[in-house]
Amino acid sequence: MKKVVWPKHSVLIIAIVATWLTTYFGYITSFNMKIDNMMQEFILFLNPLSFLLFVYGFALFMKSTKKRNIYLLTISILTSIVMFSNAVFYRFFNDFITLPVLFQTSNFRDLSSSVTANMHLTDIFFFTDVLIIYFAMRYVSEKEPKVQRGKIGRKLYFVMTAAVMMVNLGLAEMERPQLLTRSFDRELLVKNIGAYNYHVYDLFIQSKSHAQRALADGSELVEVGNYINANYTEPNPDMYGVAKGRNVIIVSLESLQNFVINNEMDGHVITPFLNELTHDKDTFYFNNFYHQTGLGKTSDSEFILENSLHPRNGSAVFFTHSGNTYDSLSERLGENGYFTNVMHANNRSFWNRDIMYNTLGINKFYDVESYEIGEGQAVNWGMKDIPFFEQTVDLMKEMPQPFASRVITLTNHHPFDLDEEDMLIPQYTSNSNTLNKYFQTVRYMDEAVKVFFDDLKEKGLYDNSIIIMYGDHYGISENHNKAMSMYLDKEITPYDNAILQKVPLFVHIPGYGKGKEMDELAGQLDLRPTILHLLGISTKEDMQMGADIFSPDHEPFVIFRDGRFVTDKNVYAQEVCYDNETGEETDSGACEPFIKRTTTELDYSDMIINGDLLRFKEEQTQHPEIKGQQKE
Ligand code: GP9
Ligand code: MN
Repeated sequence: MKKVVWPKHSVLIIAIVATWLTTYFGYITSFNMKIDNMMQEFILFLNPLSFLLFVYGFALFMKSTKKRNIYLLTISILTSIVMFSNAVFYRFFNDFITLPVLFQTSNFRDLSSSVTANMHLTDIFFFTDVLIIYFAMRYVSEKEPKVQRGKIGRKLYFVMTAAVMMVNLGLAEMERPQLLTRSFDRELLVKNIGAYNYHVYDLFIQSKSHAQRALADGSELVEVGNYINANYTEPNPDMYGVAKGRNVIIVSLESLQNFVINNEMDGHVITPFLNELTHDKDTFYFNNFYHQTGLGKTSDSEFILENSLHPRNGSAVFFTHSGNTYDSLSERLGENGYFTNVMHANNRSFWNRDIMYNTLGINKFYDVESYEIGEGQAVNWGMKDIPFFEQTVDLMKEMPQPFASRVITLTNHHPFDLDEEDMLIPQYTSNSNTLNKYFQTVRYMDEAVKVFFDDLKEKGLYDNSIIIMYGDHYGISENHNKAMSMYLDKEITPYDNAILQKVPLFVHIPGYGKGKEMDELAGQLDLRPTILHLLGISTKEDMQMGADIFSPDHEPFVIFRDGRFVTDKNVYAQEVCYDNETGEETDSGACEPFIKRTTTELDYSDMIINGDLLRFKEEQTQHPEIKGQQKE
């Protein structure tokens, strides 16, 4: 075949376009990514481009055609391998590759046995670009340009690359605010920034935490351990072991804040069922309980509950430190004979749950695949809470007992959309559509919890269980202060914003009879020790920062991830000390000692996580008579 004469850099352009299109077709043929609108489709199409322009662009620095050709082919082979491996991996795990998975030996075993089984002949398609580039090199001859504009041309080229990247990130930010800081889900990352950029990002995150881990040593654990021991409080003998041997059901109530409890909206009761529980004799309702989450939202609340440690600042610890050693609630329950599991009808990689649950020693994750979502049973982010709870009870019925299930609801999630038939009360009227709809979805969730209780009773699981329910984090952010101020009929100050971080906590013990409303000031970090003590499992040896809420010595002091805190006397927010009773500014001296303790505790918690310090504890306590022992 005769060589055709094409303009200079034609081969480079062909290479970029060929790999770009191969990647895009790979996306749509081999991965099951949910695309909701034209904009998402466009972002998906655009997203491989910035990375490809960048890496292929280095060819512009190569003087010899031979070297350049080798470089172009190498890049196309590597990108094809990346896409091909992800496709094979996806068939098995329904997820994109992340580095920690490759390093987890148990995964590796699963992987190697299934790699061959999951390779398809059609996967050759992923190498189409290599072939096209090879032919381009053979049959296209490029014109020498009349004017040498090497340097300027290259500069322009990389400016254009950066511009494409900016457009891509800008559109992604519009579709998914805080995508990178919250890093929700690998699927969302790939959809928005592309598979290649995602891998670079993953590499960056994983190597950062690897480096911090490498620098840590066991001596730090001693320092943190001293702090933790000094804060340990003995359990309340009246409560210790009251639910021993029962199934444990922990319900995460999506975005539920405490201000709706025992409250009305335009004359409509918002949470009739939960209100009943607040004065039920089998229930302890905590009305002064705070969430302590950061950007990792639901996943942070799970992290706190499991570990009684603070989450990380500025990123989701489920993503950044899923390879650590933890002393989780689930692991402890597992050691005590419980079948531990999480039930949540979302895709398994959301919040990196599939990986993190493994790390936390959770026996099984009932994800969206375990549920059947019938016609009309999904709204907003996924399965509706009522059918979700119904199927959850059916699944529980099949579990070995005693089980410990964490059940995560979803309907009451921003943007709080509902189908007409599920709207049990009207909307609120204010300038915030979010707050207006919030009351309705909360009302729906309340109904769902009622259905859940009824079903547990009907299926005979109720009497032998303990049910703990908590709000995972706020639903109405400070952006809606104006509407909130209208609803609460008062001006919202930083003090009020802190108080609004209260979420309800219910500890429901069927047949107990001595429950009551509690105003002890407490937070999510207290859940782990409280639950374990109710089950008669000691936490004396554990590296946890919370304390048993029922303990007579429980200290009324709650630290927020962002450095705010609440004590029984004060609230500290935006560097101002407020009186907790009146909400008025007060002398900063009252807050001073707690400011110090807040910084110390948050630092220690970060030290544990960043240095992966609990691995040293594991090493020290290899003796079974010390580790995981039940103390009666
Ligand atoms: C997703 C659900 C919601 O699976 O838990 O997460 P959130 O956005 O609330 O953190
Ligand atoms: Mn949530």
